Amino acid sequence: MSPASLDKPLTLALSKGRIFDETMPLLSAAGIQVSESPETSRKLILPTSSPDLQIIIVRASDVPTYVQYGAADFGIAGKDVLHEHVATHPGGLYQPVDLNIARCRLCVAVRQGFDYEAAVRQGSRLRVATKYVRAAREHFAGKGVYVDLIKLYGSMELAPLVGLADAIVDLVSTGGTLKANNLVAVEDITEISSRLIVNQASLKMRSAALQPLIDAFARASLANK
Ligand code: PRT
Ligand code: MG
Repeated sequence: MSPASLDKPLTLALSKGRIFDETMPLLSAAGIQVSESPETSRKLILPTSSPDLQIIIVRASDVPTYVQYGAADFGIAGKDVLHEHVATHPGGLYQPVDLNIARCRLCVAVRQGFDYEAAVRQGSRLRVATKYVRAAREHFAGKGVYVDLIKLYGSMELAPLVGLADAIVDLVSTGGTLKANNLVAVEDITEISSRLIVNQASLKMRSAALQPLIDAFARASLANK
């Protein structure tokens, strides 16, 4: 788990979309601009206005992996992703700051008209489709509800509509996607936001460069509270 080489710029791992977009104001607050957008550029390594910092663009669920192995010194990942990742890959990651960006809720949702409460009361064994298998298992175990979990990688909203599952565990922000698919949220599991994650070896060996950025992100993120 070595940090990225000392003579290279610091490497920040981000996913494109909401995390990239909501990180830009935090970088600005640290005096750093990024001139290219991952939506239009095909580059996976983006330079910044600071010669000491570059950004790599990876899948949201891969951010902890790049940081843990030291291929990136630090990164930003949702608590949803982190909770699943650390279960199978413990250690090596320091999580100093909740940045309060990319906020949403992790929910249980069902088809409109499906009587979830009754199914739970009757002790029916529910089929639940989700990308968040650990969070779902913990949630239903805590309620004493038996579930068969079906792992999906996306478009969870489809599963109850085509009979793959009775319920889904998925992220909800505006609620628009549930509504458009005739689904309703029946339980909130937890609030989600994104955290700064740092490679532990980088934090030790590159702290002179890293710590000021961590501090600037922490200060700027207070505005998101
Ligand atoms: O999209 P991809 O498969 O590449 O990966 P990803 O979905 O993990 O990445 P991305 O960029 O979509 O999400 C990155 C992080 O943003 C997640 O890990 C969450 O921590 C956070 N986040 C915040 C969200 C949402 N809000 C969100 N609404 N991630 C996903 N969604 C999806 C949700 O899964 C559902 O399909 O948006 C849809 C619901 O949105 P509403 O607004 O219609 O309710
Ligand atoms: Mg997505």
